[in-house]
Amino acid sequence: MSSINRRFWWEPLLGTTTETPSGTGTTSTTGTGTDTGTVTGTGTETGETDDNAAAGGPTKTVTVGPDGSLVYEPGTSDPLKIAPGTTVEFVWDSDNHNIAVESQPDAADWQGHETLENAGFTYSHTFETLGTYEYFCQPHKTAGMVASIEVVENPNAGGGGGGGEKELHSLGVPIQAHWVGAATILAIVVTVIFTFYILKYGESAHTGTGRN
Ligand SMILES: [Cu+2]
Repeated sequence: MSSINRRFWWEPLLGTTTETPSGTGTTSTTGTGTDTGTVTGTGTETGETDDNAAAGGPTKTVTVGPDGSLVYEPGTSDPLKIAPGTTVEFVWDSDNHNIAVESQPDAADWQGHETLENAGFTYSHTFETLGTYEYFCQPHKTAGMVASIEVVENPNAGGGGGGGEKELHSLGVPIQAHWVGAATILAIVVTVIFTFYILKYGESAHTGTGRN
């Protein structure tokens, strides 16, 4: 008896795969897979929340001399765009850098941080006045260690819509890859489980009977 039952388990799986009503099972399974993906997506929203959550006082981080590179990241390759009231925390990742202000809006009074500091040092400033702030590292200005910050009303939309997404991408590529992959795997697992259930409770008896 038990050996017959085993055939009910496995043979339908191999044999019925193509011919089947499995189609029906797959349809409902897809719905479940989507639900799972959504739930996982919530994890990503949590990540976004870190950036936006502080609606009262958002914070951005600029790495100073990341891995010894003579840049501010972000800020050197592309301007860092922020909303008024955003606090930027500058985090030194290598030694002998400072922040000297090259230019800023007339109404602003950013002092920068001209003392040379080493890895591990942090310095924060809250930017309130709209406009462009240019700054540089005195020892490394000639090496291109310059950057800018643009304070704009709506850094996400004003930047051309893509700005916000780019920031999310640069911050979250590994995370997104993870949850997309995880959602895919979950969907596959759920599909397999559903197929088993359908074959076991829905069809295996009939299929088995047919074979007997
Ligand atoms: Cu420097």
